[in-house]
Amino acid sequence: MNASNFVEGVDFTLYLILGISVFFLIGITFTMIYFLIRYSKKRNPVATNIEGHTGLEILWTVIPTILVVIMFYYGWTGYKPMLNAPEGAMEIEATGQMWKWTFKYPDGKVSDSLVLPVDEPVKLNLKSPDVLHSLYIPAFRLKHDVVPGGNNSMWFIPQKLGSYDILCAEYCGQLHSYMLSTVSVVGEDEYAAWLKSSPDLSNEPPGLTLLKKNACISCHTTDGTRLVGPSFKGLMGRQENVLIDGNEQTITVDRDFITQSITEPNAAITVSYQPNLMTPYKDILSDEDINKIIDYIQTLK
Ligand code: HEC
Ligand SMILES: [Cu+2]
Repeated sequence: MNASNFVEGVDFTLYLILGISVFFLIGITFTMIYFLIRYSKKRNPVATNIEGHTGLEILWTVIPTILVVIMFYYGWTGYKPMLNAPEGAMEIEATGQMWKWTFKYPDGKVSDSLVLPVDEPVKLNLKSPDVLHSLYIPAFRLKHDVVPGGNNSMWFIPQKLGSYDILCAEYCGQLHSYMLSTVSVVGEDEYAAWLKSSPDLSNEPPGLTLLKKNACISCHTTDGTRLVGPSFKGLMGRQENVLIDGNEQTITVDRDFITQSITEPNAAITVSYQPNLMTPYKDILSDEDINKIIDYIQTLK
């Protein structure tokens, strides 16, 4: 049994094209070597001027045309079913952002990795709040661009129990390689149990949960380590040099400054860090969420 319903069509087309290519690679190379030897100046001192040969010309036009049409036919019939998800497929929102995948299930469950019931069609609606990403599941032979502002989707039926890699196949910045996740294909019962289970967040500050959920900690740490962005440790009250409209100023970090840094990160750029990397979270986080995040940052002394 194949990992997904598309493995067969994609693999067949791949091996067909590979087979035809290898056949011609070997055929042409050997003919070329034979001609080099057979018609070298030593063996064939007087060159012959060969006029056209209609029969041959037709042959080498018709055969490649047929081969190309065959390759197109299998390529198209393998690709076309990927375009239309069946009615009733479970729809999951898959968000790629710098640098993390997030999957949102119909019942509202949110997860960093996919868990799917075997033999059920699934449709992934692909979203990006920042730059171009590409959701790639090699074992399922599927790859699709995740375009900011676009509404691409992809669908498949996972057919074999197991765990498979999910990658980002579009270089999307410094920590592109962090966009590694998995899809676990499980039985119906295990899936139902997983859906019901929720991670125990009772002891986790809500602000930390929000930092994880929104991929803030792909770029910021809570322990003082510098990543792509400044660490949140000791941020509140810190004296900082920032660039506002290109002018360097020293400010003291307070709630308003952090709020602005989250909603409009480019309004004040922390010196020694890159502008335009952080997405403005103005329309993504509510004021309440931002307050929870700041409450949590405040505890990181
Ligand atoms: C793609 C990487 C990235 C992500 C994701 C990201 N940030 Fe940032 N952030 C940066 C960079 C780079 C800076 C420094 C440049 C600047 O000031 O805009 C920054 C600056 C900040 C600052 C100002 C820090 C200071 O020292 O003044 C705060 C606060 C902040 N981010 C909060 C957040 C929160 C909260 C999230 C998630 C909701 C988040 N960031 C997500 C990259 C990121
Ligand atoms: Cu990416």
